[in-house]
Amino acid sequence: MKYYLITGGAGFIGSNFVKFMLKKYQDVHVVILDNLTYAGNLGTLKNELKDPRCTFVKGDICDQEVVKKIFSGYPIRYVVNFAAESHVDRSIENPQLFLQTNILGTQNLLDVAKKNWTTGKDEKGYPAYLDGVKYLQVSTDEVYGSLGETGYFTETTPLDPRSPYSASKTGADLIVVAYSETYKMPVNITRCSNNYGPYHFPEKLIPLIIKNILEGKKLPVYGDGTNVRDWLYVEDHCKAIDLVLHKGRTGEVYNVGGHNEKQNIQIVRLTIETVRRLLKENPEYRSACRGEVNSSEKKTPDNIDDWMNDSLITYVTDRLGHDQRYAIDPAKITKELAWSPETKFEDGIVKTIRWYLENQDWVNEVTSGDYQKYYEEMYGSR
Ligand code: NAD
Ligand code: TDX
Repeated sequence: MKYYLITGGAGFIGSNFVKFMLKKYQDVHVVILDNLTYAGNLGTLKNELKDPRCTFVKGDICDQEVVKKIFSGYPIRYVVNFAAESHVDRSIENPQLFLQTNILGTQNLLDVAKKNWTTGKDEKGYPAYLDGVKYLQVSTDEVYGSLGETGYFTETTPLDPRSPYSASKTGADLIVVAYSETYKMPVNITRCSNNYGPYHFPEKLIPLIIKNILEGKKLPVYGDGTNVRDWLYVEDHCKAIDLVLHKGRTGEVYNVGGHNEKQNIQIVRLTIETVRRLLKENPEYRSACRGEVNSSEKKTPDNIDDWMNDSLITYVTDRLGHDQRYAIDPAKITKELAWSPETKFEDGIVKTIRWYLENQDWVNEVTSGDYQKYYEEMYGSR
């Protein structure tokens, strides 16, 4: 059995990674550490938690005792750190929490892992490590800042974060580099572009838009909608992390993403069109559509051509410091590890929308807490 500590495993990408690993490998045991913030949901892992190869620990990555206890309870050989505050808009409202979780949490994980993996010292005084151990930091393309109309982020693009979120992720990356240089700790950093797919929390663009379309609500597009993101289907990201973890050169950074650039407004239009088509073609999805009833018109699946269209789009006040364009050059991971995105955006978006249409219980569950309050605060005055 190989033991993995997967932090943030109840969130969007972390849960997809847990599912991927348990399915792909028989000889793995995953210990999930997650403190179940608004973004973490145990319902997402209900099948995995029945698997004896999966253990869930509710706890904070900043809590040294919790992390130490995991290392003394299990022979952890790999740490994959997904745990983070991940939403740019929330980071603009409350930067401190982002620095706390994303930077100090990362340092705490590194520290406990280093102590548990050290076997002695080499002749130069550097720590010597158990064979085969690795710490992987799941980072983001946002650490490189914002691009103009042309060009791509490569691993050597200077770090130039512009939001509290991206600054905190950059801080985390730098502390990982420090542990690699100072203590020769075996690490990798992956920097991925925007993910989409199942279990994405509906505060992020694609799942928020799907939810609002089904409810007949306005679709808030920040600024003029021309900002560009490079979208990657979440399973492709999981495959990249698996490759880097097992085959990546120690100490290296790998960019993950590639050539799926879309303007936000294109995404919104395509999503409206696809939801409408799927609802018309599949009567079994009709119950997912709870179009708002207002005084003048009733929005139901029977009359979706009348209301489920671009008239739902509303341009709202732009995000502060909104990065204009992200785009990844994945040449390094493609050349060294033979990774490339397998799911075309046109297929991935249909798969994703189908998943949301079929999993309304999940959406209702994760938005049953403070979601309405968040939505009012974030969008009420825009
Ligand atoms: P998410 O917000 O959906 O999930 C984060 C998870 O971390 C949640 O389960 C939450 O409960 C947990 N968590 C938060 N603070 C914690 C703490 N202090 N201790 C333990 N657990 C804690 O995020 P995501 O979209 O799945 O992103 C996962 C990682 O990937 C993040 O590090 C993010 O920066 C990075 N990333 C995300 C994207 C993307 O498009 N979503 C792209 C590139 C990189
Ligand atoms: O309501 C909205 N309207 C809108 O126009 C929301 C929520 C977003 N947007 C825009 C802002 C961005 O240009 O859509 C784009 C995507 O926004 P998000 O889904 O919030 O993602 P982004 O800010 O690009 O960050 C995401 O990708 C990189 C993740 O949330 C990060 O965790 C990851 O590092």
